[in-house]
Parts: sequence; structure tokens; C-alpha cells
Amino acid sequence: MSLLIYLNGDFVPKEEAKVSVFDHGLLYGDGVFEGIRSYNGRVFRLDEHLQRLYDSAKVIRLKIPLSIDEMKEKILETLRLNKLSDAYIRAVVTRGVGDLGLDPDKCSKEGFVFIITDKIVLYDEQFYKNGLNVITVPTRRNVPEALNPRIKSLNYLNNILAKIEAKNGNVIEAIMLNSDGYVVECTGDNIFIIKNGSLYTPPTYIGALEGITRDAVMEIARKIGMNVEEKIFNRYEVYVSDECFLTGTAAEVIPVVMVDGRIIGDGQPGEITQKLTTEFRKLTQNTGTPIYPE
Ligand code: PXG
Repeated sequence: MSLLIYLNGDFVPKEEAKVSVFDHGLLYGDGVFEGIRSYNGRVFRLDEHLQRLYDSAKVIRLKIPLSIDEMKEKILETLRLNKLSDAYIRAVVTRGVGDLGLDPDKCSKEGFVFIITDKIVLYDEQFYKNGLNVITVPTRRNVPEALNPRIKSLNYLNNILAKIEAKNGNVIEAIMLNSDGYVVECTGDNIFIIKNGSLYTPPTYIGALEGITRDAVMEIARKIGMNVEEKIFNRYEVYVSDECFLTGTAAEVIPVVMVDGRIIGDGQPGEITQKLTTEFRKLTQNTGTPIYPE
């Protein structure tokens, strides 16, 4: 059976799930999206993801033709139709079909929605066991005053340029700085460092996405008694940190053991990072919105 896609009101096989070449999501990256995950028959932090989606849409003045509750139901329905339990979910809202000009008012009054649910492609286990080697790349994170990175928009060129530079350096993820040279985040993950038992991550106002995994990890760290701070830091603090890790829906919690050729800690995934990973995995297995009636 072919994968079914929710396409603006209908469920269609993936071969038939097409969007117009006049869609402004395609022409201009004019739209918003979410990457969500389900574990063990439950969608992890679905309400938080939906709130971020609707907040992003509000900021770009994009009207979503479904209420939050309807969107939630459509996501769950798509998962059920595809009989998925452990899945990756992509919810996308574009500005819809318009003309060849920028004017969003020439598009339909409401956005165009599609939802893809598919089996999750897991990161290679060796990254979790051995940790990542990352580099800082020249492309700076978008300036919030121009395009706020808190908007999870379909325009990901900033991150893609950084990803290309990461791959040029033979690594899979890159640290991005803001225009002032402070560490912000990675191309598709938030960044954390640990120093003397305290956990630090850059504040969102300097240009980081308010990651759902980031929030969960900060909650867990506080629960186990750690001091947690959203704090501005530069590469120096990363190089001399005791531990470093990245968080994201796809990657979950992934240790970093080398940054720009500097070994972090003892070059092995740190103890606290491992503890946070274990606790995060427990949370993903034991919480979330049920896909199937329980
Ligand atoms: N920062 C950025 C710039 C992101 O795109 C995160 C942080 C982590 O946020 P969550 O809410 O997932 O904890 C993201 C995640 C990918 C991929 O293939 C990642 C994201 C979106 C699309 C693809 O790694 N966003």
C-alpha cells in the first residue's frame, strides 16, 4: 500500500501528492513547517509543535485553514491511515497558489496544508556512541531583525548554506554564529554545553530556534537538580566546555566530542550528556498524544 499524504483536505497516495508550480511555498519559501516525531504509538509534544507552527504562521500573517485541534486530528488520522507508531511527521503550510509576484494577497485567503508521515530514518548509532565532530562555518545565522530564526519558515537556505559548508569540511553538522560572533545553534539542532555541572544553551533572542527537544532537555536537567541557564557564549566557551551536545527532533540528544579540531572533555560522550539522553528517551517512550485509542 502506498503511503497516504494529507493534501489540503484529502488523503492521497504519495505518487499523487503534488503541489502547483505557482505555490508561493515553492516560489518564495513563503510558508511554515514542523518536524515532529512519534514514539511507541504516541506523538511527542504535539501541542508544543502545533503552537510553534501556529505562532510561526501568525508572525508571517499566514492563515491556516484548520484550527489547532483540527490540525492535530489530521496529523493523528494520517498516522493511523498509514498504520504508523514510530514515525517522522512533516506538517507544512504554504501561502498557496498565487501569481509570479511576491504579493501574498494574490494567493488564496488561506494557506495550503499538507502532512507527510513516514517511518523515521534514524541517525547512525555510531554518532551516539562515539560523538560528533563538528566545525564552525562561515555562514552566519539569519539576523532576527531581518528574518527571525524563531519563525520555522520554509526558507531554509541559511541553514542549507551552512550544511554545505559542514559537508565541505567532512562533518555532518555545523555550529552557526550570529552576526556578533556568538554561538547560536547548528543547521538543524540546538546546542548545549556543560561546564562545572551547569548546563548552558544560547537564548532564542540571539537567533536560535526555540527547539522542542531543547525545552524538554532543559526541563529534565532542572529535574535532576542541575543549574540550567540560557546564556550568550562564544566559541571559546565551547572549546573549553566539559561536555557538549546537540538536540533536535530527528537527532534527539547527540554528543559532540570535537569542535574545530579541539577535543571536548576527554573526547568521549560525557556522563551528564548520557544521563540526559537516557532521561530524554524515557520521556519520549512514556509521554505524548496517543495515536490509537487506548
Ligand atoms: N534549530 C533549527 C534551525 C532547526 O531547524 C532545531 C533547532 C531543533 O528543534 P526541535 O524542535 O526539532 O527540537 C531545528 C529542527 C533535519 C531537520 O533534517 C531539522 C529541523 C527541521 C527540518 C529538518 O535535521 N528542525
